[in-house]
Amino acid sequence: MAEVSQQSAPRVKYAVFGAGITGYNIIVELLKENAGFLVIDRDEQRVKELRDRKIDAIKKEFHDPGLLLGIHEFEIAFVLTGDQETNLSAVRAIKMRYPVAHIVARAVDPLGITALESAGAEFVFYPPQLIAKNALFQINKLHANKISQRLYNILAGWEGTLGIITHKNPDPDAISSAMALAAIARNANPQKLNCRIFYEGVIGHQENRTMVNLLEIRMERMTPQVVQECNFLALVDCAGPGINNSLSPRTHIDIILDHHKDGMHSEATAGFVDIRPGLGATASILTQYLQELDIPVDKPVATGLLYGIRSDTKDFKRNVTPQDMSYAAFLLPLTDADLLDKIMSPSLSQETLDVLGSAIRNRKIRSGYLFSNVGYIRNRDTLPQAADLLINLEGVNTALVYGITDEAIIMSVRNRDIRLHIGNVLAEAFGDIGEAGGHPNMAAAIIPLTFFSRAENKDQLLSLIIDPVLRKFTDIVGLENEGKNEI
Ligand SMILES: [Mn+2]
Repeated sequence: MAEVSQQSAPRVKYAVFGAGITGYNIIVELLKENAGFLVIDRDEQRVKELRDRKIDAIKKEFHDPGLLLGIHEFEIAFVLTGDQETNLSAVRAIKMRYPVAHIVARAVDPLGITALESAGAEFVFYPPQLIAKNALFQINKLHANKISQRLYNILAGWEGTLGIITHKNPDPDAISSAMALAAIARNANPQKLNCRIFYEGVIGHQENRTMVNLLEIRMERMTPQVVQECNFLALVDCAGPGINNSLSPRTHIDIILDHHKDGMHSEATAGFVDIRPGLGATASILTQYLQELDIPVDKPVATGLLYGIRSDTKDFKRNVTPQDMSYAAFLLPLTDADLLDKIMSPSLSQETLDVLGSAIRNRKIRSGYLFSNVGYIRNRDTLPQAADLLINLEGVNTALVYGITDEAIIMSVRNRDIRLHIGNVLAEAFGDIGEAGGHPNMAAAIIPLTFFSRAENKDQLLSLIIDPVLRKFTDIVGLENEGKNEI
């Protein structure tokens, strides 16, 4: 028997000081975790009851200087009696004997919180406060679930076209929120509801354009006419018609999702309004909907939303809340890290800079059409960047930048003339001799050199063959041929 007592209690991870009502609930949780723990209480009867249930428990007086004698070092201590002074002296005794152990202590009144913290407890909780916080958390969660469901049901009942309107000069938060709302609508109503995303102003920064291009987001320029074509309208990242958008304030809006501080003062009414000025991004609201509705989030949407949260909170440094962080954490494993990297740091290589330089230098403009020959290029990705840049030039509605690689003539076109579907124009002009097509506002063409002699000097070859090639384009768009040699 002497041998057994020398072995004393086995090493445990947790020690629970005080097995009253709070301690008992901790014990129930620890049992679920299957972790080793020891209970210390001054009530002999309670210790006996615990032991009867095969729980390691010993009787000790908490004010006794020998409180920790015979108790192995533990990693975490819970100090939970209903008496402030008892808890305080236990915390001090534990810190003295086992300074590395972490202590969770119960404050019996609000004043006790600081006293226990100063004594060395790492985490002090005051039960009434904990209950209040938890109740609020739970009710917010329940509310989020109910409103997500309500939005879903509204979308599921619609028939026709939903126009999703981002604010003026949309940023990643607005763009990704629009994408996510479209994804929810698609999930709720794949058959009868069609979504279109609109913007006005310009998609400004290189990062934003890169985002739209890389995530293949279809965005259309907003005009009174396209708004008319929609049966339903949603506003994302702005609080009402006429607020950071050029809609008439009387426009009927069906959905408003926003997080701006002044959004709360918006008088706008809509069938569904969710404005949360406390949150760092509208993308956070949309992430919560996706989460609550258990809708699978595809990579482009997840990548867009994460970028939206990051850029609206200046990389978690501005107006950020724990919710924003937790939504970002939820999105992270669903995103495409490489893509996010590319969006956030669109690199400007030496070659890109050279191509941009040539594109600017060699530009020719005729009736709103810009043509620019950048000559021989190694990396065809530089052309869209040049076209992106040149479409911003005053008086230019369509920018066509072209160059030549070892295998093909490459063209990249940007268009903001809404009467022109540039993807269709390119397909019509070059579809028979290469790959060509795209969207109303951006398109590309690749014409293999197999159609032409394989000359050594590619720059020379390009100037020899480009005129007849471009004529196919100018004929379709109705540009006069008089200035053909200027191209
Ligand atoms: Mn925003």
